[in-house]
Amino acid sequence: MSALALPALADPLTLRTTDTHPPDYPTVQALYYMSEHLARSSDGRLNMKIYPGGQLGEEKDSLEITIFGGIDLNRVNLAPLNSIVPETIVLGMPFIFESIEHMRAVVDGPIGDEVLAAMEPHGLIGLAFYDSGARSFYNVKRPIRTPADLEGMKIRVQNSELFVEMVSALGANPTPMSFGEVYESLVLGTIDGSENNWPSYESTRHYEVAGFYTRTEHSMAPEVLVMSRHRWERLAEEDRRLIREAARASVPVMRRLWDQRVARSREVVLENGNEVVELADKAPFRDAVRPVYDVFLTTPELRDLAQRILESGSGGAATP
Ligand code: BDP
Repeated sequence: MSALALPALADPLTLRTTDTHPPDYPTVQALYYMSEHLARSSDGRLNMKIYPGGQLGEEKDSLEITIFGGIDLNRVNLAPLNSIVPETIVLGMPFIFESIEHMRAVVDGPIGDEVLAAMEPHGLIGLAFYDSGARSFYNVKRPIRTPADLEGMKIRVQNSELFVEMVSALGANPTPMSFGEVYESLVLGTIDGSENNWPSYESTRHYEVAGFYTRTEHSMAPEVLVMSRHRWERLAEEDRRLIREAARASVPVMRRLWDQRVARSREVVLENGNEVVELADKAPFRDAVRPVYDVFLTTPELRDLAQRILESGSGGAATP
């Protein structure tokens, strides 16, 4: 080989990427940022084709397609991963994080890395966590001030046993359902309410139908960006590095956009005249959901993971 011979260029590649949210939502904006970053760092060789608005299916289905290799990159909430990767359950546990800052610190640290790595045996490469704020209950019927107010209400939850149990423990009737079906179900009265963060409550226009929002902030299950292991295994080491780097670079961008969006969504909801209940004391909710820790943390590994998260809070609390 002559000294001037250049290594062969790898073929260009376009990664099919999906997200359930509309293009202006912070998670999708972060994907656009990642896409530009990746195109730049690979000299235009690695590209992402982003399908927002759930065009490639609801999260539960699109995750399966991702595992089989039909979708390359998928931004989902952790909840639909609960039945696939047990470690993801821990981050969705009720009241496990004491604040958004606590959640960010945990996912940025070794625990976050462990949960991302736990996805690999299940066909997914965990690339990054995105923010999802805190989830709170909203409904069409009445202001929720105590768990008793939830009694008998039909509450839509994500496709996750953890969320089913959480809502049952609060005395309501959980109805697992895809995100895209919630608006119509609220309008038709098939469900009385649901739970989500400010930006999702607003962007989906659920707030226009379900006027009562109570800041229970019962779960801070983050979002996650996963890649199909099927595709990953066919990539050169250097391309993997570039993808990981671009995903990591999109996180601070996402967080900036997230904080702005939370403030804006909240304003929209308040301007609409919705009744927002701020809870002076969340203890009755926290106490009611405590039993789900024992239902789901059934192995020493999962218990240890939860314990480490609880201890990493400012109070070093041993119980949620
Ligand atoms: C939103 C998440 C989205 C979920 C949705 C849901 O960003 O990934 O699909 O909640 O409740 O906050 O299904």
